[in-house]
Amino acid sequence: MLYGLIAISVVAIGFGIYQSQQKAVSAQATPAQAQVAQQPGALISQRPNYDFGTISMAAGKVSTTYRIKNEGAAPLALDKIYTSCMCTEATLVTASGRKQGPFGMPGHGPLKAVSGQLAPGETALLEVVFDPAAHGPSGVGRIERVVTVETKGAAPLELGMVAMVRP
Ligand SMILES: [Cu+2]
Repeated sequence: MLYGLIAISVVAIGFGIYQSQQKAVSAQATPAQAQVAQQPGALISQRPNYDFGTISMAAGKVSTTYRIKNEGAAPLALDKIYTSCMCTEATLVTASGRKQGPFGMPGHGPLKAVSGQLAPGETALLEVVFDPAAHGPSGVGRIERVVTVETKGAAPLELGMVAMVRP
C-alpha cells in the first residue's frame, strides 16, 4: 500500500515537471512581436521619440518625420491627430502620397477631421514641424512636445520630441 502511494506520487510529480517544461517551451516559441500581430489593432512607430538637439529661434522652424505602422491584423480607421502645443503641427502623408493637415493643438482653431484607414502592415508618414519662435523670447530652454494619433480600434500612439531652444 505504501509503495503504491509512493509510486503514484512520483508519477504525479514527474507529470507536473513535464507540464511546466512544456509551458516554458511554448512561451519561448511565441515572441512578443507575434503576440502584437494577433491583436486586431496595433499602431506603432519604430522611432517614437526624436531629439532635435540644440536649436535656435533665429534659425526658424525645424521638422522631423515619423513613420507609423498598423502592426495589427485588422484595418485601422484613422480618427484624430493633434499636437500638445500650438507651436507644433503635424501633416499626415499616406502611402498613396495624399496629405492631410496640418493638425495642431485642440482649441486652437477647429479640429480638422482625419479620413482614411491603414490596412494591416501599411505605413504612413507624419511630418512634424516645430516652431521654436512661436512662444516669443520666453520659449528658451528645454521643450517637450507630443503628437498623438488616435484610431478606432487601437491604443493612441504618442510621438514625442525634445529640443534645447536657444535665442
Ligand atoms: Cu508651444
